[in-house]
Amino acid sequence: YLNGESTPAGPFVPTKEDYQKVYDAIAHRLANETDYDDGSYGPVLVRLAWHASGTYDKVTGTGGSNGATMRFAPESDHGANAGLKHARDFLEPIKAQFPWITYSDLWTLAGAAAIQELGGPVIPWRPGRQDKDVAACTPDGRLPDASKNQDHIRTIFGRMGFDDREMVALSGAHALGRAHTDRSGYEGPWDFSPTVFTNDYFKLLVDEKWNQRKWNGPAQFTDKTTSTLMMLPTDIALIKDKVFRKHVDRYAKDQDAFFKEFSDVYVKLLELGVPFESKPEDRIVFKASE
Ligand code: ZEM
Repeated sequence: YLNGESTPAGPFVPTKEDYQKVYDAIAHRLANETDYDDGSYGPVLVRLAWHASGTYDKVTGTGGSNGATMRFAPESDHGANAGLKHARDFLEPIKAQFPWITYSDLWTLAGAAAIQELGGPVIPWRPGRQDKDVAACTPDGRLPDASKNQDHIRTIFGRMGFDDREMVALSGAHALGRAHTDRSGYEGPWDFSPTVFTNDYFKLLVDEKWNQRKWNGPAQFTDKTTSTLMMLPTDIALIKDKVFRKHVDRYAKDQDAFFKEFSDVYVKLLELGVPFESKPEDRIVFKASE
């Protein structure tokens, strides 16, 4: 400042209000961009946040939401991530508007915002993720394979650090969205309101009769009543396994219990592998739109 310049402004330190502005911008874009799938990008944003976080390995501490390495090949090309470019591209204008936010914070914040904006529970969220470079890409095969059974579910989610109850609660996210033949090979929505967060996934698992679909695609199930809905083999595993089934029944009967337990476990998912300096009580509770 020897030459009379003013004091340099130091790095920008965002406040809770700044993060609420990011939330609002995402909510606004969700409300405007309805010409996609069933009318909302919300479900695919939830899937992006999940796949960014679900690579976590508690033993090595690798993967997880801290890094946003799905920006890069090979991770972006992993079969499990097919279609998630739609979600990443949807968030690019938000990143351009708020260049100070990391991709890893943005993707998880968007995953929280999507649940709230689609009528789900409040998802308290906190910043602190740093983007990593291509060298931190996780190996293929860390995310679940829908053709498998309950042992596979326990192996994959156990590696992230979840217990049986949490695995079932997380699976309730399949209330949202659909499968696409050009992404996973599977086809169809899990319920009749794929853009509204409900416990319908559990209700349908319990109340419907699920038959193997007769088609040329991968083995999946369809409902006896309308033949328009879909369950993956891993979804059906939740009613075949006694311990999983107990929680499916509970969530089918009690939407409040599902919302509460989903919120807790989804918060945990979005924080896997993040070395926060903040405390859990510093989480931000975003105000939903309207
Ligand atoms: Zn999913 N998921 N998922 N999931 N998922 C799909 C779609 C969506 C599994 C899976 O293989 C698939 C969790 C758990 C598991 C969402 C959220 C969450 C699809 C269809 C498949 C195949 C992809 C496509 O074709 O577009 C398996 C095997 C799981 C565990 C055993 C968890 C946990 C989630 C969040 C917490 C969401 C929201 C979708 C819908 C995406 C969309 O584009 O509509």
